[in-house]
Amino acid sequence: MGTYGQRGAGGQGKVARGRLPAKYSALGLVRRGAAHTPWPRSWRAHELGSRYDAVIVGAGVHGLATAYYLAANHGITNVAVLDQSYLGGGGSGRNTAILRANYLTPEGVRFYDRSVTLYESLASTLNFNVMFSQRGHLTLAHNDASMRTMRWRAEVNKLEGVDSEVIGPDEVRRLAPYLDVSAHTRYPILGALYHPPGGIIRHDAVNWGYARAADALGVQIHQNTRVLGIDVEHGRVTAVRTTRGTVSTPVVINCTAGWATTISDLAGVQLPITTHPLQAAVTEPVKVFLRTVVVSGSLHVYVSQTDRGELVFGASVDPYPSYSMRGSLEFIEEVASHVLELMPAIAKLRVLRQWAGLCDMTPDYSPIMGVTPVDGFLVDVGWGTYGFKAGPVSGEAMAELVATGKTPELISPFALSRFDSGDLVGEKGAAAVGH
Ligand code: PYC
Repeated sequence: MGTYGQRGAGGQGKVARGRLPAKYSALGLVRRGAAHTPWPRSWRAHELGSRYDAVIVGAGVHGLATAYYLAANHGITNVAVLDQSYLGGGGSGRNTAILRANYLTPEGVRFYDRSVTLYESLASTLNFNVMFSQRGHLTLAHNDASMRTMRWRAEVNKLEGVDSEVIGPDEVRRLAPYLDVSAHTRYPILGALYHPPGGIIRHDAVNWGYARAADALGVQIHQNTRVLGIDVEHGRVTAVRTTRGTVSTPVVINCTAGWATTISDLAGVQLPITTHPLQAAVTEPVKVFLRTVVVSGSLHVYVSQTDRGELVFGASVDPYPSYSMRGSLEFIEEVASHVLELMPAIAKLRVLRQWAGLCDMTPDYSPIMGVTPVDGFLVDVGWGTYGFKAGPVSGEAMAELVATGKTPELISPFALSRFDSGDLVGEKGAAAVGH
């Protein structure tokens, strides 16, 4: 282990290398069905230990992936993942499940591309069906300035080996026949950035898959365990105080979204983040007619159709900082009218549900990852509207940082220190919609 602690040093969390998770397979299903043997629980509940080699705050995809890769890639299993609520109940269960790597900066493209690569094999890595459907991703351009940005993104993507190209309205019509590509709309479609590897995934399955695999390797997941304080002595993290007791640890990793600043404040680390709600909605299911993910920056909307047939919509973040996770009438009115400008044919579809998650926005729309001025207090935060896409690569990189004490090259551009040095990584141009 690197500079952040000593592997297995004392403590209750000295877990043997876990049990193998019950392997999910068709044969297993038949056998258990015939023998009336239920599947074991996917992860276990534990008493809170007194000492861990690392404490991860936030049991969303970032926290769970970090825990999994710590155990799987580095053999560090004396790890606790704490969540104030239930596993995957924050941004990881509230996003619109879109994956892509078609970013604007070389740093961003390389980073999110690694995540797409990890997502491509995640089902077999975790033995859990995460239903990644690489159905292609279209970002529509409705004016010359957007066309220029799409060309720019396509060129950076190609240079980084990521499959993206600019296409014209005829090709857009072929890929998404229900889009109104006529010239008579308020914002006619001039073209699009087409990114074939992009798509959607079953986000809950990703959370559950990582949780189950991390649990099997000996990681402890503690739900309903709120962090109340982080003790720092002589510039080093020493302990975490929670609603269920105090645990000593040399490493705390802040993997929260929405609460990134409140958790970091507990360690005395200030972050340049403001928190905004991001709303989404889902319709009743209908026969599949939309095979790609469609994004319109000018209309501030993105839409995809799930394998069950529901349409999932999202828009820009709410324009004011807030911790509210409730849907609003303004949002649903606006998103519905904008979706209908794109796809008038779905006017009769009924909305079933709407909700909100919290997005921690940074000044340059890139995350904040790595070390902080407090030794042992690490951050994986500031994801804005990009967090779910980055779960696997963030977990892999943060685990490597903990294990080796060295910041992996892939995340070094996202250091907190860039806000002092001025080396910002401007990724706003790759936001799905203008925020
Ligand atoms: O960046 O693709 C995106 C996105 C979709 C929803 C929120 N962010």
